[in-house]
Amino acid sequence: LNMVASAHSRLANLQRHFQTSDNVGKDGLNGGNVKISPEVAEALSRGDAVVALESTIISHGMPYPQNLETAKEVEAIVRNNGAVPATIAILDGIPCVGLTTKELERLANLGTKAQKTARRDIAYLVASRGNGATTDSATMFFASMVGIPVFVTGGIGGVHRHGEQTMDISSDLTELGKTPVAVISAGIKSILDIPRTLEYLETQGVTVAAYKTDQFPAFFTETSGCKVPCRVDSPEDCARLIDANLKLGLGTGILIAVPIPKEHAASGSLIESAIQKALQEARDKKVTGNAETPFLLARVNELTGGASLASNIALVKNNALVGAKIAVAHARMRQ
Ligand code: PSU
Ligand code: MN
Repeated sequence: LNMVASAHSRLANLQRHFQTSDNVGKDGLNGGNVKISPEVAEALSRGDAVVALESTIISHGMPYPQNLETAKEVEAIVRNNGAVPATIAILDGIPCVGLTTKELERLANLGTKAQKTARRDIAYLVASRGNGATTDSATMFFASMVGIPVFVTGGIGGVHRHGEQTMDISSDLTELGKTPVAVISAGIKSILDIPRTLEYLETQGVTVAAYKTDQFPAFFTETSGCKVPCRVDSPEDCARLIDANLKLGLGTGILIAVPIPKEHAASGSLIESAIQKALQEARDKKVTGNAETPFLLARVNELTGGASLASNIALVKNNALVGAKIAVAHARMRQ
């Protein structure tokens, strides 16, 4: 137990190191070469609520200008609910935690010219001074590094359909297996193999909880037909889960799945037929690797005449609302 306690306090010290602006040099970099915005640094040093946000959803997940509008609205929702938003991206090779409006605009304009950056891509983006939009795995990595335990996204990656043959399993899942951050998402899209994704998360030791339901949601729809091992009914329930996870030093992540609000749920059959068509096209065009998810997202949106994008925007905003409340409840618990 002592070893766990000392490991925990070493982690806390490391996180404090990234939280203070004392060690930020003239170049705006700190010891870990991560630039933390003054607002986020101040919130972290005070122990105030902060919500990490990813940026691949801006570059690859939505078209311009909806990507920029949504990113701004999501930040505003986080603020209006008492937390500080920290959108994470790599700009000119510098990992940034907390973006200015100008930086958000720059990323939204770059769109897919920004490199989709998962964990494996981080070192290359920094070394080549590139512009990287972080996926859930890379965003979790930086959030944990600077001591942000709550991260809001739309949907996470998973085991792709036929993943048992292609081995296309998102690094979001292995990241959840080794990084103690709570990810608030609307579950997993049915472009993926949901039952196998849940199996894989179990293998990785990830705590999977659903918000106000026993069913794991399927992003556009409220349920996937799969049951979750753990149910949470309030931001306080989530905060207690996060607190227990951190105090025990489990080192693994938590997936908190929030179903899309009923009034925004897309027609399951409309989405399903679009997904089937998009999957077939991806196979015909031999779209594989990290291009597959953006391809499927864009095609499903086209095939549904924008219905899927509207649902996507609505659920991301709802996740931001719930995530901010969780971050506030968790910050209160620590004071
Ligand atoms: N699912 C969505 N929207 C997204 C993504 C997934 O509904 O924007 C992005 C996230 O950044 C996620 C990444 O981390 O795609 C997963 O990509 P891959 O399947 O290549 O691991
Ligand atoms: Mn993949």
